[in-house]
This record gives sequence, C-alpha cells and structure tokens, in this order.
Amino acid sequence: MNLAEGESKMTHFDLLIKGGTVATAVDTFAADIGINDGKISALGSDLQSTGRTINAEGKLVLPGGVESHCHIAQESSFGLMSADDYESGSVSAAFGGNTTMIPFASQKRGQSLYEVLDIYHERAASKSVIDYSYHLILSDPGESVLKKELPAVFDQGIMSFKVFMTYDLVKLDDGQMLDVLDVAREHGALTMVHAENSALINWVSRRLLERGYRDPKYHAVSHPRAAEVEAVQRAVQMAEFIDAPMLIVHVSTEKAARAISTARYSGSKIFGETCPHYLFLTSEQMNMPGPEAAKFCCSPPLRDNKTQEAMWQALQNGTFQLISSDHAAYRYDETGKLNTGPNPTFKECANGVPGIELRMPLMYSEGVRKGRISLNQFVSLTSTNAAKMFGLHPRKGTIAVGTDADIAIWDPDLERRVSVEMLHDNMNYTPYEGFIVKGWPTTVINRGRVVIEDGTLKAAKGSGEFLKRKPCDLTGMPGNVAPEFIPEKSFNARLR
Ligand code: DUC
Ligand code: ZN
Ligand code: ZN
Repeated sequence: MNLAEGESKMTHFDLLIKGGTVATAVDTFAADIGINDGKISALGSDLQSTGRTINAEGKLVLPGGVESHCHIAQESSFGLMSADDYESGSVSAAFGGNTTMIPFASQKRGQSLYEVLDIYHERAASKSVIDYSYHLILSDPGESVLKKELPAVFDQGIMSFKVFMTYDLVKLDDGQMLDVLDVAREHGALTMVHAENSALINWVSRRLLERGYRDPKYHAVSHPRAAEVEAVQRAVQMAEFIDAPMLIVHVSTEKAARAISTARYSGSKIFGETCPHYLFLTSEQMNMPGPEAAKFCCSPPLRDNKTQEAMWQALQNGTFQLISSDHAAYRYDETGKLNTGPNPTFKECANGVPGIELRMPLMYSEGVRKGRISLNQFVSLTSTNAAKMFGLHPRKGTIAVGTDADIAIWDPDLERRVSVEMLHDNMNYTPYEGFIVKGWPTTVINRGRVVIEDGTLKAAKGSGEFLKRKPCDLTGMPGNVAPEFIPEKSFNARLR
C-alpha cells in the first residue's frame, strides 16, 4: 500500500517501543519494536500502533539480561539458606535489567534428582517475576543418577549442571568427573565446573588455623591461585579426554584464563566465565580486623588490581563468554555470614557475595562507558552468549522478529550512587556501596509484560515461566581456534 504524504500506517501492537537505539550482540541500529502476544512481531521505522506506546528516544533498547549464575533459594553445602528466594531474587534481577535467570537446583548426597527438582519447582513457580530455569548441582552421581535420572532431567529441558572440585560435602573426585562428562557429552548437556584444588585449600587452611590466623580476612589466603590454576588445568584435560564441552565458572586468575584460551586454541570446547567482583573488588578490601571482612568472602576469593586487568582482557579477547553475578547472598547477621557466631573463622563464614542487580549496570558503566568493551560485546557477555550456551537462543538473548519480547530499555546517562537501600534483594549490605554507576535500565519487559517501570515493580509474583531448554549451542561462540590445528581424536571418537 502506498501512503499519501503525512499519512502513517496504523497497526495494532500490544506494545510499541518507539524511537530507541537497538543493540544486539552484532549490530546497533535505530528501530521501533512492535510486540504482540509476548513476541517481537515487527522491527521497523516509524511504526504506529493503536495500542500502548513507550517512548524510547535517547534510550538504548537491549535484549534482557540472561543471568546464568546465581544462587537463589538454595542451601549452601552446610545447609545455610541463601537470603534471596525466587521473589526477592527475581525482582532484584529484573531491576538490574534481567529477564531470565538460571539459578541452581542443588542435590544433597543421597537425594534423587527427581526430588531435587520437585523442591526447586515448588520454590520458584509461585514466586519468580521473570522467566527461569535451573542448572543442577550434582554432588552424588551414582549409577541410578548417571543412567536414569540425569537423562530424564535432560528430557525436562534442564540441559546443564555444575560440579565442584572442592567443598567436602559436594565435591566429586576425578573418576566421578569423567563419569558425568561422559553422560553430558552423550546428551549435548553442558558441564559447569567450580575448579579449585580441595587438598591444597585444606592444607593451607590447616596451617593458617594452627598459627592463629583465624579471621575472615585470611579466607583469601586460604584459597591460593595455585588451587584454581591446577584444578582448571585438570578439568580441561578431563573435558578434552572425553570430548565434552565444559564451562569453567567464576574464573579469577590470569593463569586459569590462559589455560582456557590455550585449550580452545587447540580446538577444545572449553569456555569461561568471570564475575563483577573479580573486576571491581580486591582482597585489599578484606584487610580489616574481625568479622567484617566476611562480607567479601567468596570462592574463588578476590584477587588484586593486576588480576582485574587480566580478567578484563579475557572478556575483551573472547577467552570468556560470560560475565555472571554469582549472586550468593548471605546477610551480615546471624542468618547469614555470622550464622556460626559473631566471630567466625575464615572457614566458618558462608561463601558468596550479592550482585544480581548490579551486574549489568556495573558492566555498562565501567565497561561500555569507559571504552573497555563495546555495546555489542556487553550484550553478548550479559545475554546472548548465555542464551546460546544454555539452549535458549534465539528465543532469548536477542532482538529479532519472532523472539520473546525480552527487552530492557536503558537510560545511558542516568547516574546513581549505589547504596544497599536502593537495591531490591534481601540483603543488609552491598560490597559496591558508594560506587558511582552511570547507565541504568529503566523499563524491563519479559515476554511483552512490563516487569519494571518508573522504579516500580509491575509484574505479579509467579508470572515468570519455567523454560524448557534445548541442548547447548556452541556455534558462533567467540573463540580463538588456530585454523590449521588438527586436534587429536578424542577417546570417544577412537571407539567409534
Ligand atoms: N562460591 C561458590 O562456589 N558458590 C557460591 C558463592 C561462592 O563464593
Ligand atoms: Zn562455585
Ligand atoms: Zn556460584
């Protein structure tokens, strides 16, 4: 139809986002976005609608964040419940620009995976305001788990799981690691690894305690870099041997990053993630007497300024595909960090720092605004790559016709000073108190539903949906494989 001058084509969209600058993992362009039935139904210029229109002039219109590493309504290995449930955790995530989160469903030893999933469905379904899935934490991969339960869980669309090489109550030995990698390979699932050498940490910890170094600030000393580097190297060898993809989570050292990059350069499917606390905090912050340093205890621990630079480089050059919050929130009181008493040793304080709401604003402010990463890298690191790796792409993680209308509208010039009061998690401190952050999401839309607007929660609890995921899609992941390299045939390939 040809329109006469001054006449515009009026269509109905349930929601129209007009006049913004859209960015995906690859492109930045001006476009209006028409949304119908929860999906993006049109991208174009000068779209007109009889339905509701949101003016996005001067704003960035980005895919909603996919937060793929957070601990929500989850007990630690010692049985301590995290501060955030699926309501406060998802609300906080949404205020931070996320429209999907993938927390953990954690198996206690002796527990069947079916029971684990029943528990977490119960915790999530009536509470989450954004879409969600889980990664399993596997602590007891016996025969029934490997042969029956894990494949059944994959059939339910839970295509990833995490294993620990440390923490006495959850860790797997190398043989168990090989067992689970083998099952993962067969089903196209992704194994996430907490890589720290358990014996090394226990060895150092015992000596520290014997010599009277008890305070939480020694936590960082008790988890030396060598513990991470050795475990990452071992995990990588196991993944290469089985020929299974592996994601090393919360990488905190330069040498571990290099091990990942070298492995991928050799053609292996090894991927890496780091977290905002390794970019913005250092162990110097723990240099205080008494229990307060417990606020910064996390594993792997905070490092130093030089390592921060190495972590930025690994994000810039494609060694890491993800920046995730590892939100593991324990309040600074007797329900959390001080649950064993007012003066915990570094061994007793719960591990983890909060950060689900600040992950993307910090990365935008310090990454994009300061020229460390491009806007498109920001989108891939916070949304698209996670959607791909965890089997949600293209439904999630991008802006295109036919995808879920999961969109965060950002005011790139809004500047705010971080304080615990402004955040929506269930915490009584933030390690980022006082940080000046420029660039915040102001409207957040999940499947066409406005979840956050004008600083207010608009979505009902329980309105987020459980997402059945596909096998992980590792095509097109940023990588650095040498073109002439011919990898040795894997163990499994040799048997074929
Ligand atoms: N380390 C973990 O492995 N999980 C939760 C938080 C932390 O610090
Ligand atoms: Zn971990
Ligand atoms: Zn974690």
